[in-house]
Amino acid sequence: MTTTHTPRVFSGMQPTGNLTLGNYLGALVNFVALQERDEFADRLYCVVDLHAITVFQEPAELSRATREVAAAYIAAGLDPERSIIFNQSRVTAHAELGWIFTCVARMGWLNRMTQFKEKAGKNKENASVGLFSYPTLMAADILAYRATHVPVGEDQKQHLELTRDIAAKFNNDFSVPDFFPLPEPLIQPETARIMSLRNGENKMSKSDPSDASRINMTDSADLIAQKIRKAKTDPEPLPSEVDGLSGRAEAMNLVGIYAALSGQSKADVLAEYGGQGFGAFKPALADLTVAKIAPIGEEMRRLLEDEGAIDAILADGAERAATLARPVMREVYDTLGLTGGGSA
Ligand code: AQP
Repeated sequence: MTTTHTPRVFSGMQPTGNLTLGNYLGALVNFVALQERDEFADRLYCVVDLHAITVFQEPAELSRATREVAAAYIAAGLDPERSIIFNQSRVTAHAELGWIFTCVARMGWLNRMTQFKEKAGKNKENASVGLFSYPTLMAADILAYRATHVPVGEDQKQHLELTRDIAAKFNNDFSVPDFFPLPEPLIQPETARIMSLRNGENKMSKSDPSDASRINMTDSADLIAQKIRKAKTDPEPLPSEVDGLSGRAEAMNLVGIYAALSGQSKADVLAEYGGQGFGAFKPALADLTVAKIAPIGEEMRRLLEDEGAIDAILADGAERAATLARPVMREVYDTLGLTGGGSA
């Protein structure tokens, strides 16, 4: 079926700690690039604070981290006029539609979600119900705006497939074909999965207990350089061809980071550094990372000095977001027969 929905972008990041180079290269760079694409009527970039509380967050730290993600969005190049920047809990449609989708999604679908298994670990019985049903809230985030395109890293692909399943089931159950679009992921293959600096098999993550495993967007130039110097590698020199990186997860990751930050392909990077050891490559990577990331961190710190200004951006974004969600929610309540339902 051809969709009639207005092309609209939605994505989000959790305020669960310091944003990392993985969040930046995997998602944020793409958010900024999409700002230049006129085919999209709206771009909504959310700080998903309701997702963050699926694991315990110290309240003052949650507020701080929420403003920090907003600051990162702006410092990386999102313009609050052209993009709608807000935090999730300010727009009630997310929680309202999230509940409705909890009743549409099937237990079997959620049982297959690998991120829950990874995050809950061995302690599944003690995980929050919210952590388990997280993808239904994510579906609500996207579909409350009938967003059609979602820029994300690889780890969110499965959740987005579930969003499509929820949309299709809702459309089918209530005989409202094309009520919700089936949103498309926008994944940049080269940067879809930036790996930990301590173990090339693990994703770089905000919540990794080891700070040395990641570059935080607010790390100082010295700390960035130090973390890259200490990044795990192997004793071999870099290969001259991309094929030579297979089976060398850490080398692959560092070459991938260099390529992404310099706007080159991995082949270009290896044409320059192939045959050289990490003793030569790491200082070049450190200089490049410092040059690209440290100024964003500095700008974040500057923005964060004026909390009132960040809060005003979030409030304005929330108002614009709510205006888009309100008519969708009205139709949702009417479709379900929830007479007069909804907060708006
Ligand atoms: N290592 C990564 N490489 C590429 N993309 C990544 N993303 C996260 N890590 C990487 C993408 O960043 C966006 C925001 O992620 P999130 O805040 O929703 O949480 P997450 O995916 O669970 O990322 P983290 O850093 O690992 O957070 P915690 O530690 O809190 O779980 C998403 O588009 C994600 O794909």
